[in-house]
Amino acid sequence: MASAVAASKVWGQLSTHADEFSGTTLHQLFAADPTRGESLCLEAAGWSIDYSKNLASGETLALLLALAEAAGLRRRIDAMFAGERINSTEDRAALHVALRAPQSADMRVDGENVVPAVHGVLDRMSRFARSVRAGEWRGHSGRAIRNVVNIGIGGSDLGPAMATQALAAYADRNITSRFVSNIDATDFAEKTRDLDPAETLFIVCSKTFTTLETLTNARTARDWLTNALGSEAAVARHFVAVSTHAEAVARFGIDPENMFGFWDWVGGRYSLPSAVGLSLMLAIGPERFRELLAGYHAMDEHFRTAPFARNAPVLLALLGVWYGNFLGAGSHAVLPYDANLARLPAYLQQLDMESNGKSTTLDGKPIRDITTAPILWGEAGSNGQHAFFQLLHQGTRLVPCDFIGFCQSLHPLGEHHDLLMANCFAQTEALAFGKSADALRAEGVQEDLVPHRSFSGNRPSTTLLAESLTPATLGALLALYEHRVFVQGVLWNVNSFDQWGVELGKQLASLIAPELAAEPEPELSHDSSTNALIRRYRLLRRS
Ligand code: G6Q
Repeated sequence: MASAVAASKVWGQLSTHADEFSGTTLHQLFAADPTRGESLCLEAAGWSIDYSKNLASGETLALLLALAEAAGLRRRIDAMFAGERINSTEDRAALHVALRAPQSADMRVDGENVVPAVHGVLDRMSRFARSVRAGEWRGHSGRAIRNVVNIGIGGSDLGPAMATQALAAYADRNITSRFVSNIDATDFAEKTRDLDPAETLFIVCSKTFTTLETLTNARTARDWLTNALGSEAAVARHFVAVSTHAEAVARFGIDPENMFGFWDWVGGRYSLPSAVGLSLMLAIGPERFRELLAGYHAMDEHFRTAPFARNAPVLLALLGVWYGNFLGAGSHAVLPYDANLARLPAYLQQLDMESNGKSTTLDGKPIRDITTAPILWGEAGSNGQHAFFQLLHQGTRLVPCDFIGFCQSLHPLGEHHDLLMANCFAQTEALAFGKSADALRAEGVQEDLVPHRSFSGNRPSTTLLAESLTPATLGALLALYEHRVFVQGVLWNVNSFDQWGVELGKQLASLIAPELAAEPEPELSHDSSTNALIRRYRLLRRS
């Protein structure tokens, strides 16, 4: 059994309801309630969230809300905000909400209010960002910094990389921002090939400061810099660190004075609003960064205080559970209609799939009878329309979609924005209501083409709309997804804050690495496939 909630009466009722619901169409739901488009829409932290085009009736929503109650969601939300050690397998709190709390707040871990320390680091980051942006912080040879390269991976890369692109319109365009993450040397080489070392600042961003990819890239960066500037002393003006591990930072050769800290209660994929966002702050400036935090906080407050029936993260999480556990959906698409949100799906992929891609309950039992996190994927609109949307409209799979858009463009050029948003709205309409064979015949479509050209409709989507893409609306959007993930983790009874599933591959890589180059060939004791791959690589590799 997966969890108490999966064994609950309401879970059974939802299963029965899913069978009864199976013939219901969005056409019928909208016809039965002419105000559905307005009533199933809510406002939260600058976002208007239309969930009316979901395959859910009043009864569905009532049962899902009862499921949230049965899972003890309120108590779990309170436990998160109270700094309890809800990350039980790592014996830690998951108090990322404290990173965006106002200075006056009091949020405790082990009895200590962490908000003053959070603001202390934010103030240090702000002073540093101001001095770099003003050209006061100089490189080793006296030149101002014009390039900022964040070296990190996973949670120490995806957030700042995604947000720096998302908020490019707010950035100081005299600063070039780059993100090096992959251990493939191509990443470092391509991202630095046009940069002048004398004007380049590296942020080595690693919570643990032990991550193979990041430390390898950081050493390569140090060599690149010191070779060009001719002095080891240059490191002091060109390297800063973001970490929780001061000794490891010092061992690497970065003065802990130039380190920006955070805490073990901040998970990597929840760390953008911590010092991990330093590269973003350097790009957009401290004031804009604080607007981002205010947006996060507004959504945190909505999540903490709104009744579940009007609570955006709760409702979206429940709908996701409905699709995944009762209607058989295996994936979830996120489709931002903003070119600068191109990295949002990748960011959310980590957030969702690393948090809830689990098959063990909090109390260590295997989950065999229900599914947990879906495969999250997506692409910026309208590009996706000319690629995979075919499957969304006429494929055999149920893929719930989130459409994300803005009423105002940051680049108002001619008709572009109206056309972009017309496409966004049209997609949700086409998915929901389709086009019948009769309508095609009435248009005179040739009979043999009618089956090919008809659209079943009944394909669910949620539309998230904000006035414009600002630091605040971005922060609120990210917090919305964070809390959606948390709620689903509660319903599936998994720990959304650990990631043991990434460990085994790392351990095996550390065993294989010396076997690739050792001479003579060491005895290989893997399976026959892995042994053969290693031998083939050894044969063809260039030393
Ligand atoms: C995120 C994960 C993971 C982590 C990276 C980088 O939640 O824990 O993606 O962020 O492995 O770790 P470091 O920041 O310790 O280098």
